Amino acid sequence: MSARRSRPAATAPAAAGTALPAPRRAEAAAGEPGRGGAAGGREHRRDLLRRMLLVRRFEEKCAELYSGGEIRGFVHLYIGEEAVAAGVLAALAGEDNIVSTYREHGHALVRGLPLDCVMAEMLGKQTGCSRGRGGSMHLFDVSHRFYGGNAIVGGGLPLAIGIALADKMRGRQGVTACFFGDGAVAEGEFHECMNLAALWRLPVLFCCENNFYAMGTALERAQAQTDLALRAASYGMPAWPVDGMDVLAVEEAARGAAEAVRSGAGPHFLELRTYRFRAHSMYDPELYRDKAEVERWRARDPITLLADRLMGAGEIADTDVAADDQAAVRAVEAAAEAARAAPAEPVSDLTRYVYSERPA
Ligand SMILES: Cc1ncc(C[n+]2csc(CCOP(=O)(O)OP(=O)(O)O)c2C)c(N)n1
Ligand SMILES: [Mg+2]
Repeated sequence: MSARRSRPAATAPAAAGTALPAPRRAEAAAGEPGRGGAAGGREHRRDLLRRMLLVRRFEEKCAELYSGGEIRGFVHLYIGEEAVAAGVLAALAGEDNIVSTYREHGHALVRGLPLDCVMAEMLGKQTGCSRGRGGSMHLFDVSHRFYGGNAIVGGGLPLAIGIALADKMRGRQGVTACFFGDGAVAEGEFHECMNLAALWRLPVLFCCENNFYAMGTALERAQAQTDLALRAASYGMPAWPVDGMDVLAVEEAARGAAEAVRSGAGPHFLELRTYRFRAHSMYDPELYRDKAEVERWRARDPITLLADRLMGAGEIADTDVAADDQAAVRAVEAAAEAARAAPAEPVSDLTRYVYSERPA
């Protein structure tokens, strides 16, 4: 993974004799993330493990149901990236807003959307969180302040800053966390959103899930500056790269950044360096990366990393990990059964929810 680093334009020395103001330096990108400290003790850390296991088993079940034709459409699995959702969302509160991408099952589950509703949505059932009308890419639940699921690369960014602007204008407390991929950083709206968020000091926590690929295109083949935190810092906002395979590091960085955003310090940016272990969507031939690279990242599986760490510290035993894993498998199986048994929306309701409905 070559990380090409070039000098950011903002730090280039001003030409002699010009009276330009001191350049905004991108120093934040080179520093350490704000130290928010990991919350809680051993029970909290075990809970992080449980959440990641739930996401992993959910995703594996989705792959199975997709292969069997029970889930249709597009499905983008989050396997390998679980530490990002678990770590960031552990640092947020119920009053905070979440905006996500089409690779959002993990965000939804960790945020606390009921497992049954998420699974039913995958199968297009009426009991799904979007009444089966959205499917994998459009999980949505206002009661959890979970504003989607978005199939458009970078499409969540303007939504997030719109929500944050509304909060700010209304004097409402709350951080808006916006997840997006490295591919979104190449979109024009990314830069428009960085600019407005910084200019208006909006309460946004930008969470860039840098898994180093946008479909089959490696980051360095598509983007001139591959240090994504540095690019955000050029807008004058604090930004840091974070080891996205280490859930404790993610939580600590997210906690520090979210606290700063909450206290009115304006937007902050985390570049969470992670990796998807599976294909971009359900299947692709993966000709764009070699197996050795995948194996190197698999050796840092976020679930194994945390489990080993907790076992090494004597906080849990291998039987605890096995028990938590089994519990996750059972919960996912039960949700799949419930989703199978659930009804689809009746055809008579086909045109509902297209326009807003007048209350009766
Ligand atoms: C505006 C737009 N352009 C192109 C696509 C097609 N597309 C779907 S996913 C994807 C790759 C995005 O990669 P990234 O943002 O890194 O997210 P990842 O899939 O790696 O999580 C592309 C180009 C799209 N959905 N929306
Ligand atoms: Mg990507």
